[in-house]
Amino acid sequence: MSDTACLAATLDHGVLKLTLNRPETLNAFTAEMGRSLIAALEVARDDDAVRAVLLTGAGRGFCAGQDLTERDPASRTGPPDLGETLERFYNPVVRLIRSIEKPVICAVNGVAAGAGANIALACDIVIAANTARFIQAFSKIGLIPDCGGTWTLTRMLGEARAKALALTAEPLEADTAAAWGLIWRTCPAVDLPVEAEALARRLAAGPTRALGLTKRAIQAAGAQSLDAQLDLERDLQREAGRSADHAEGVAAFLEKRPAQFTGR
Ligand code: T3D
Repeated sequence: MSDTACLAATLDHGVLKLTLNRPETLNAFTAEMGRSLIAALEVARDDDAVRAVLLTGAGRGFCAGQDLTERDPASRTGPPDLGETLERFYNPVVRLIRSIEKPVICAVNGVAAGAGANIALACDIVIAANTARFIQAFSKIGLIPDCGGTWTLTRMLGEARAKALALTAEPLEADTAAAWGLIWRTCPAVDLPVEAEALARRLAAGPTRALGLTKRAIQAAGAQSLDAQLDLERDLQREAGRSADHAEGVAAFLEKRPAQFTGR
């Protein structure tokens, strides 16, 4: 299941767990890691056996963003085309996270900087260790926030906080991120693996079609009128209503037993 040296992948109870695995660099992103993550997310999108994704990091950090040793000015002749690396690696990762119609959970186990922060924030549910920090580190190296950061931060926090975080590159403690509504919640670092896994398994055992359609509807909401959203809800509810999991959910309620969803 797409297991590589820099990205560990396991499938268990319908949860595809992806662990960024370069702990000696706080899981800084290399081109190889980007390729591996894209391949794993494509599996998550296409394989019916995957009903939820759990993204996390190995060691004390979640992800320190782009591996800067790959950008060493001493090892190149001219300026790099960073637009090209965004197009090849970072943008596909964010597009996949947002378009996979299954829950994507991020367990932020430690510092999340640069692209690492914004990939985490692109996920559907973010649960973080209370020791974690989110850092828009880009301005410290003369770059702008990417991986959708300018979009995500502005939508979720408003311009005042988005600009302050991006322009100053000051760390945002995970508890403050939760209080501001940037992530779902925090928990003690020691509890994070168990809590995140339990959440991912619960969602993987859920009505996958309905969860995927819910994700699509919520993501569409910010870009359209209430009228258009009501039309979208009508269309998506029509689709959800035809699913085997809807029939199972109603039958289980009437029979006073737990529902056994199959994701169909
Ligand atoms: O280039 C493009 O394609 C455009 C896209 C860019 C996207 C981006 O992500 S740009 C932002 C890149 N990331 C950064 O600028 C963050 C750099 N790292 C840091 O500022 C700090 O490491 C942290 C604040 C994240 C954590 O600080 P701390 O004190 O907890 O740990 P540390 O000691 O700085 O790091 C531990 C090790 O990881 C250290 O190695 P060493 O000295 O033990 O051998 C450090 O060099 C290494 N490391 C941390 N971040 C990176 C890294 N190595 C390579 N690249 C990194 N980004």
